[in-house]
Amino acid sequence: MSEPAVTPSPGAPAYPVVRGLPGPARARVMAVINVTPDSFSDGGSFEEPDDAIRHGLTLLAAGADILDVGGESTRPGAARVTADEEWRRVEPVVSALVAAGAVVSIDTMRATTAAKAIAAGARIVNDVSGGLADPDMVPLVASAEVPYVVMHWRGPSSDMQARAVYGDVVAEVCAELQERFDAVVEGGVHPDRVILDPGLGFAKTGAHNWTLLAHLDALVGLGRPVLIGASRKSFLGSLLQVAAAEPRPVCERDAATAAVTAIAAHAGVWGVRVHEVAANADAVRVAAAVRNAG
Ligand code: PMM
Repeated sequence: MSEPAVTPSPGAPAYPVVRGLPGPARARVMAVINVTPDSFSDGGSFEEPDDAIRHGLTLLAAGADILDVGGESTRPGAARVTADEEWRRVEPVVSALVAAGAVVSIDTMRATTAAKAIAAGARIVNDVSGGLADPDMVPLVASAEVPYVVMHWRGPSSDMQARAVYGDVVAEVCAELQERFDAVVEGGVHPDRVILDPGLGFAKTGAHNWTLLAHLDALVGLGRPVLIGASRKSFLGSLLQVAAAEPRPVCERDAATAAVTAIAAHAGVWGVRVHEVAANADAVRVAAAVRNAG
């Protein structure tokens, strides 16, 4: 997609840039491709490689800046898959989307999967565990010299909601993210390649997610690029109940997702991770026009 001029006025706050990635003056749209039978919102839809590839090409044509390919569900309660199975799922999809010219991110907690995806042309590692699940991940990312999404994580999806206990969720998530940032930099990852993500829904209740979104200034204030993944998550479904205690179905949460995108992009986040692209690509441009006019 050609980039229209969203020229920042003098003194407008800049959008953060990540070493090794393009730096438009707006938030980036990272589009999700879950090649899984059981992911939270799109599990089963793109389990076949050809379906996932076709979907990726559609997302790219709709204006996605990055395609985030994952082969292991992280929904609450999800069990791990083997490394072989994870790679079997994502390999054809990563390879085809790289060949199509996409900037591909690999959504994995495993260093071996990340290494294979990088060898196949992936340019970003998105690790929901922030390096905590696999001790080999940080050294791998450091030596591969690729951008690294470090998400706030308190433990495996199997029982993560038991860890959704905070006194001050904003202060604790910021402190724990800062701790992970320091650890990955200590481990050799260049600081300008690190992207921080509060991990909405990961060891967080809906109320925690809303509080974090109300305090994006604190997350952005960590001074690092921030990624927000609110897309289609349960807290949006609960907000938009179709009847008492009946959450809005997953496939009807994209307008709410775009609203979060506009708020997050206006707050100066580096990017948003979303399932639907067109409305979110518009939302980041609207937010940038307002922000850059400031
Ligand atoms: N959420 C999911 C998976 N991967 N990665 C990052 N960086 N941030 C997230 O919030 C995130 C993620 C789970 O959502 P999905 O099952 O709808 O992909």
